[in-house]
Amino acid sequence: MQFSLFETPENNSSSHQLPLSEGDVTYFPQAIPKNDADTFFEQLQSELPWRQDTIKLFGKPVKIPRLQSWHGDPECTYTYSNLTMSPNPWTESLASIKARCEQICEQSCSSQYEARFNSVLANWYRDGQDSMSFHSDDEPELGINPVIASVTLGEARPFVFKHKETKEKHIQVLEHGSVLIMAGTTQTHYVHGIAKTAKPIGGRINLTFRHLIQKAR
Ligand SMILES: O=C(O)CCC(=O)C(=O)O
Repeated sequence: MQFSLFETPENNSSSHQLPLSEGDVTYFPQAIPKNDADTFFEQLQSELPWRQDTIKLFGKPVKIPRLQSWHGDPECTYTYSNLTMSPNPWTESLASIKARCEQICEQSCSSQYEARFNSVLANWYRDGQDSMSFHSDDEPELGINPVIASVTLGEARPFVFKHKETKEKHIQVLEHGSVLIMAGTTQTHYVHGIAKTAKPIGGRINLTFRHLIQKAR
């Protein structure tokens, strides 16, 4: 299927920088046209090999409250919370969305930032009971001051940033078709997460595109 991503006019007029004193985060609400976002949402839901992983929390195995799928270039093995994931291959939809994120970064981000991604973590929040606890994307293989592009498809959910020292919070609702770019010292100074909600809501797919640095052999 051909997507219209690269034919549609840019509509970044409502993009804005989040007011984080020690972070660099920009929100692009209409980064993916609605029709494409609808199609990607359906396709990714059915085509990715979703799984519910178990991590160790205080020594006990706990199922993470969402499904996920790790994709990337063949060398992109990723470890977080003692969970090591080998990459599934890129699908056509993931590769198209990756290209869109790289295009946004090239056009809108500071030239000091690396705008190429070689991997993506897909998260499938089935309903309001699925969540992601506060964390930073600061694993060593992401390098210092990583650029991470976070795509939302489906139900909008509030994304919370919390400063590690002052505990100051900032909430950005991430909407269908949006891209949030986190860069600079954001991961050093802030944790982020998605809280559970008792509201009856639909599913949401989140894609966080990353650039993993390969260790020298
Ligand atoms: O679902 C989201 O927006 C958050 C995803 C996230 O924080 C992550 O994958 O590290």
